[in-house]
Amino acid sequence: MLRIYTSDHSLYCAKLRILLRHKGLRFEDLQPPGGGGSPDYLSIVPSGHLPALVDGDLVLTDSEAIAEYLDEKYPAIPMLPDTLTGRARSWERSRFADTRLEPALRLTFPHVSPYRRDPQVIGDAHALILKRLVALAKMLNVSDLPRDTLWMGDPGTIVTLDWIDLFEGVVIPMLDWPEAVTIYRHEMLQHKAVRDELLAYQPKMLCYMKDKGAL
Ligand SMILES: N[C@@H](CCC(=O)N[C@@H](CS)C(=O)NCC(=O)O)C(=O)O
Repeated sequence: MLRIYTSDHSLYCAKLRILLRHKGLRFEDLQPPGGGGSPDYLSIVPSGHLPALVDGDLVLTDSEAIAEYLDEKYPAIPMLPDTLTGRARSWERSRFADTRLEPALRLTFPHVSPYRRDPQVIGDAHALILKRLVALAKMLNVSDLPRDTLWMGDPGTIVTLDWIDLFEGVVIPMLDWPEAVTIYRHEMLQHKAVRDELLAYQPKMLCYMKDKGAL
């Protein structure tokens, strides 16, 4: 059976679980023994990164590399379109979530606790998150990827949007969500794997917020 190493509140780990659930793959979800940087974990996953996949002799990190590996190894439920431009659109969505949307959200992480919050950083992050949401809306409007199929570019985008939603009005000021993004989120919820993972993951998100004193 596939083994994955994850941490409870990690966005990229939830992203990976959506893909595994959608593909109907059985997996064992483990916490890194002794914690993320522990010698025990490093002896299994030398980079210490999360999430990690262990498939026989293969130890792989980076949610996107894992997604591409699993999609090629288990093609029964493909998560990349069969056209070049379709695949390009899915890659574009993945990379956007990974290199632009999530890093804008990540700026706020050291400031989630109200006792450690720098209004300047929060203001800048809020502006950048809004800019990314507007860009995402434009990309969604020109993309012809059908929404009744879950593509590889979707899981990371969905989970990041869920965190932004949770932070709104709590860590960052309210956002003017572009309609295209709201519709996209709604349509993604028609996928069982998305619903099931968010149902399991959202309590962990709330736990993180409570631990930080943000809720
Ligand atoms: N782009 C990476 C980001 C994953 C990430 O940020 N992982 C964090 C945990 S949520 C991590 O590995 N932190 C420990 C480290 O960087 O050494 C991915 O898609 O896997």
